[in-house]
Order: sequence, then C-alpha cells, then structure tokens
Amino acid sequence: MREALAQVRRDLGGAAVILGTREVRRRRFLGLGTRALIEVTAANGRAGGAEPVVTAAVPVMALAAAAAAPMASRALHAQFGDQLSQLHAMVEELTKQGRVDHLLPEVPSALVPTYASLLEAEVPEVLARRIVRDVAERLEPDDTLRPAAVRDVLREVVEACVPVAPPIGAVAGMRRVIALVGPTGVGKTTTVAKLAANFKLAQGFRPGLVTVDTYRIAAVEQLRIYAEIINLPLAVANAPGEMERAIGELGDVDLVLIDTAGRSPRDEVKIRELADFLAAAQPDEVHLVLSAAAGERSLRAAVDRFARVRADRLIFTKLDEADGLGGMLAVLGQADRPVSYLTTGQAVPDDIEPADRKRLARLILGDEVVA
Ligand SMILES: Nc1nc2c(ncn2[C@@H]2O[C@H](COP(=O)(O)OP(=O)(O)O)[C@@H](O)[C@H]2O)c(=O)[nH]1
Ligand SMILES: [Mg+2]
Repeated sequence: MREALAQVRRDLGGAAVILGTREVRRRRFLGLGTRALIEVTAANGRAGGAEPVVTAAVPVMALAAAAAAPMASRALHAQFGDQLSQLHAMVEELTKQGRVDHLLPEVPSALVPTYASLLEAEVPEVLARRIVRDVAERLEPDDTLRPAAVRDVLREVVEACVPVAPPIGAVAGMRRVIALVGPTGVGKTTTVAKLAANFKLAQGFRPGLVTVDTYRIAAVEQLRIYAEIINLPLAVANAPGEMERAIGELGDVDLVLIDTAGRSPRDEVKIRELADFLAAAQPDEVHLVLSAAAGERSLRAAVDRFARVRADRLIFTKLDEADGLGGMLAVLGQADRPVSYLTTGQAVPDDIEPADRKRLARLILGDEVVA
C-alpha cells in the first residue's frame, strides 16, 4: 500500500486525492497461481473537478477492471429475471408449507406475493406480516388487484419505518465533533475517510481526524495514510485523558471526525472504555456504524452491545454486499435512531450518500439498486 501511494504522490504531488484503494488478485504469467496487487485510483485535487487521473501500482489492472464493467451489468440483468422466477417459486413454496395460510383471514390473497417479496428481501417474518397488514388496511378495496397501487402503498408503509437524519452539518468557523463507533470491520475508518474527503473537497471545509487507539496497532496506520493523501491533520488519543489534547492538536479545523478501533472482530472495542473516550471528546453527534451485509441477528446484537454509548445516528455500510436489506428494517425499529449515511462500496470518497427516506425504502424493497 505504501509503495502504491508513494507512486501516486510521485505522479500527482501533494494535491493527490485518493479515490479508491483495493486489493486485487492477478493470475501469474502462464497461469501459475495468483499474486495480490494493490490498486490505487487517485485524482489531482488541485484540478478542481477536472477529469480524474487514474494511476495504479499496476496500470494493467485498472484497464482490466474497466473492461469487466459491461459484463457486470449483463450479469445484473440476468439476475433480475432470475429473481422474478424465484419469487414465483417462493410464493408457491410458502403456500405449500402453509406459511401463508394464517395470513389469509386478515390479508387479501392478492397481497400474498407482496408478503413473499418482503421475505425475499430478508425482512423478518413478524415485520413482513405487520407491513402487509398495514398495506391491506391502507389500500382501497378496489386497489388490491392493482399492482401499481399496492406498490405505492407498500413504499409508503416502508418509508414510515425508515427514519432518516440530515447529513452532518458542518459550519465554517465552528468546530463540530463527530464520532463513529461500531463493530470491527464494518467500515468505520473507510467511512471517516469518505466523509473527510467529501467535506474537504466538495464542500471546502477543514476537517481533522482523531483516532482512538487503545491497542497500539496498525489501525492507526490506515487512517494515517488517508490523512496524508487527503492532506488532513491527524491526532491520536491513546487514553480518554488524551482526547482533549488530541482534538486541540488539530488546530484550526471546522469538523473533527473521530475514528474508533477494536482489535479484531472477535475482540470488540471495550464499550466502557469507548464511553470514556466519548465523554472526554464531548461529540456533537455519535454515529453507530453497522454493516447492511450482516444478518438480522448480528445487527441486533451490535445495537445491544453499543447501547451504552448512546449513538444518535446510524450509518449503514456495505449495501453493495448485502443480499437483502430487510434486516435493516428490524434493527431500525430496535435502535430507534435515524439513519444519516449509506455506503455502497470501497471507493473513497465516492461510495457514500446521505440517507434519503424514499431511496432507502426502494432499496429495501429491491425497487432500486445500489449505485
Ligand atoms: N463492499 C464494501 N466494502 C466496504 C464498505 N465500507 C468499507 N468497506 C471495506 O470493509 C473493510 C473494513 O473497513 P474498515 O474501514 O477498515 O472497517 P473498521 O474496522 O470498521 O474501521 C475494508 O476492506 C473496506 O474497504 C462498503 O460500503 N462496501
Ligand atoms: Mg478502523
């Protein structure tokens, strides 16, 4: 990674802005196994909106990725056709199993496919039933047989289940402090980098980064690399008592983004310690970061585990990797917090968007696709 970034710096100088990094595997010459490569995509930050310059440790890989894109979209089309037939099969299967029978007294049979489509989107059964009942209640009797009308009401009902918050409100000259917390590996550090880059490049703010590192491990390095490339001040707090100094060290910044780290997914950041760090930082907002690709159970467990730090927003990452987003609905009800951002890929700073209620509902229902 360092080598690739050094190459980017050589080519673009201090104004280099990283757009994405990823590890790629490449087949060796004559097909003798594969080797891992780091690919870095960067743009000239000074060019201000000019065409991004793509450089990479191995330029061949950038070309290979571009060539693969049309194939991905063909696969997507194929997949939709598949999904439709899967859905039909599923309704039949559910009917056979008797799992839809108990719905029938209260739900018009015309809504059974709607119920099946919710289950298909990984919406937990209890919630799916409640949603279908709501839809049935709101529909005019004549409309139950009009798929477009059903779809509209279904969207409304799901929208009502997805509270969203406005994006982080940075104010020039005010130092707002925003902390990201959450399980290891969900994408906190990447999301901090995306936010920082967007606030700096797109909106002209001066963000600074603080990383909480109680384990003295490489987690700091990852953020340091982003800080170098985006050209931002970074400070490290090793203990809650160091937090104030760390924030002060950043100097004249508008926005302080605090990244937090655990040691490994099996050994989560200790919650009490985290709460102490946050108490010292006095953040204006705490965002709990959760992976949309995680199952309902692990999402619920994460919300429970982090209840103590009193997050006031949720960020869902990895929407691009999730099979169905219905689990988000369950956890939204449990956490009772609005969603601030969604992230949809590994690319910094592109793959992030402020949460939008309509879009979120459509994504959950599979009416819209990520990206
Ligand atoms: N597909 C996908 N990967 C992501 C996303 N956000 C982060 N990642 C990847 O998830 C991995 C862990 O991210 P990291 O920011 O280190 O997680 P942290 O432990 O919470 O700080 C990295 O490989 C990221 O590139 C996303 O929205 N989509
Ligand atoms: Mg991290």
